[in-house]
Amino acid sequence: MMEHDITDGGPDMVQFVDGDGNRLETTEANAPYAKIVEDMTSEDARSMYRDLVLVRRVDAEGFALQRQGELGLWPSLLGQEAAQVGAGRAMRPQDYAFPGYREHGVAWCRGVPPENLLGIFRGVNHGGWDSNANNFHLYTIVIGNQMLHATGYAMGVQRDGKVGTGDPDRDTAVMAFTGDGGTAQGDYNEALVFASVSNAPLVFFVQNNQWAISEPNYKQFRIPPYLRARGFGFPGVRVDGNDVLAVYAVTKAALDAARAGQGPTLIEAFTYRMGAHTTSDDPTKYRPAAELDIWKEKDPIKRMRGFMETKGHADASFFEQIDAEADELAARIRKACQEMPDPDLRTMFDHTYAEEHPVIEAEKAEFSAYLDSFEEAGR
Ligand SMILES: Cc1ncc(C[n+]2csc(CCOP(=O)(O)OP(=O)(O)O)c2C)c(N)n1
Ligand SMILES: [Mg+2]
Repeated sequence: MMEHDITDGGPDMVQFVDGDGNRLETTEANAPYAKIVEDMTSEDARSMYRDLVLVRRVDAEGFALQRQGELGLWPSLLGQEAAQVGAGRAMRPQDYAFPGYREHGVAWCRGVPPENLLGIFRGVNHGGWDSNANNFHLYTIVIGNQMLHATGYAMGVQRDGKVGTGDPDRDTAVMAFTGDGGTAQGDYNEALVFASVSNAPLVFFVQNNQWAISEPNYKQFRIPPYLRARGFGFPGVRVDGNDVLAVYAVTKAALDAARAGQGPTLIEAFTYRMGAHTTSDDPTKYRPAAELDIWKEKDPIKRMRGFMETKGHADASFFEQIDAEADELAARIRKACQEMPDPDLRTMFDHTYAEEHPVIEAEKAEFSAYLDSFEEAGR
C-alpha cells in the first residue's frame, strides 16, 4: 500500500460491479441501493453504456481540438464518465444542475448539445447555452461558487412549493457539482450550512478525482468529504465513481429523498482524473505514473462493457454500432467548432451587469474607439 492510498475507497464505498465487470455480492454498503440496480433493464444498461462512450468521445474531441489550436483550453473528464453519467441520468427534467467546468457528461445527460460546450473554451462566448433550456446552469470556473448558486436555487424551489407534494412531475431537486478541491472553499462550506438548516432539496455531488491540479487529497482534508457531511447535519455517501450503476442508484435515492422533502445529501464519487487537470497542465511533474496504471484497471467503460458481456445485455454488433455513432458525433462536433463565427468583440461587455453600468460603458467606448482605429488605418 502506498503511504497515502488513493486507490481504495474503503468498506463504506457503495459498489455493484468490480473492475472486471463482475456483479458484486450484497454488502452492508450497497444493500440500500440494490433494488434500484435490480430494476434496471438490458435497455437501460445499453443506453448507459452508449452515454459513457459518446461522452468520452466528446471529451477526446475537445482535447484534440485544443491541441490543433481550435480551442484555447479543454478540461478533460477522462476517467470520470461514470460519475457524471450516473448522476446526470438520475435527474428528472424539472431538476436543476449547477456544474463546475468539467461536467461535460452531466451536460450530455441534460441534453445540452455537446458542440455548445466548446464556445467558452474557444473564447467566442461566455457560456454557449441557455441554462433554463435544459436546467443546466452555465459552467462556473470560480471553484465552489456554484454550491451557493445551487443552494439559493434549491431554497427558492422550496418556497415555490415544489418539494414534498407527492407529484412526481412537480417535486424538484437541485444538484451541485464540485471537485475534491472545491470542498476546501468557503463557498462550499457556507452552502452546506445553509442547505442543512433550511432542509433544502439538494444533492451535493463531489467528484473526488484525487487531485486539485497538483494538490493531492491528503493536503486538502483529514476527513473525507462524505464523512464531513454528517457534521453539517445531513447524510454523506461514498460511491465508487467508476461504477455507473452504483452512481446512478445512489444519486437516484438522494434525489428522491430531496424531492420528498427529506433535505440534502452529499455524495462523494470516488474516482480519478486520468488526464491532466486541463490542457495547460502536465501531471508528470507531480503525479507518480504507478497511480495512473492502477486506475486504468478501474476504467469505467471497460468495467461496464465487462458487466454487459457477462450478463448478455449486448452483443458485438451493439458495441460496433456505438463506436460508429461516436465517430459521427466527433465529426459533427469538429465541424461545428470550426464553423463557429468570431463574435463582434464589443459584445464582450454586454452581460457584465444586468443593466447599463457607467464604468462598463466607458470601457466599451474606449475599446470600441481602439477597434475603429484599425479600420481607419485601412485594416
Ligand atoms: C476560487 C478559485 N481559486 C482558485 C482557482 C484555480 N483553480 C482552478 S481549478 C482548481 C482546482 C480544483 O480542483 P477540484 O475542485 O478538485 O476539481 P477538479 O479540477 O479536480 O475537477 C483551482 C485551484 C479557481 N478557479 N477559483
Ligand atoms: Mg479534483
